[in-house]
Amino acid sequence: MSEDCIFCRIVDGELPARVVYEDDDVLAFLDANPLAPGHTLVVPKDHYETLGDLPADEGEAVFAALHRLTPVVEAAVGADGSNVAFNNGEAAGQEVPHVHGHVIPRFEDDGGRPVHAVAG
Ligand code: IU
Repeated sequence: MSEDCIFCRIVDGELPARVVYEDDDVLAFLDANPLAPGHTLVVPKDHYETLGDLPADEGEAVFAALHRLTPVVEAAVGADGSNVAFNNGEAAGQEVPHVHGHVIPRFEDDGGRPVHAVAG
């Protein structure tokens, strides 16, 4: 837990979030500023800034959650696909320094642009 980390505070229940999945290692919740309906963030419960900081077993837990959740999120919003992405490091646009994967639902009629174009 990092006291000044927004995502640690969500994991701890100090800040509200619309949680869609939880297990021993991982929490998933809806993004507060979604790029598409159902935009979901998957975070390790422990605080690590980037993917490189994340121990392999916790990386496996994050990937397992992404693997499990992505088709569920797509089905929930009637998406035709999704972008699953990590902004890794400030230079790559990571704004919250607690590693997190994005599941961004995509639709046949949304223009088909790749995620970096969608995120602007
Ligand atoms: P990034 O990969 O660090 O750029 O993404 C951070 C995401 O966290 C971004 O999509 C925000 O909308 C989202 N977010 C949130 O869901 N709740 C918050 O309190 C904050 C950011 I701060």
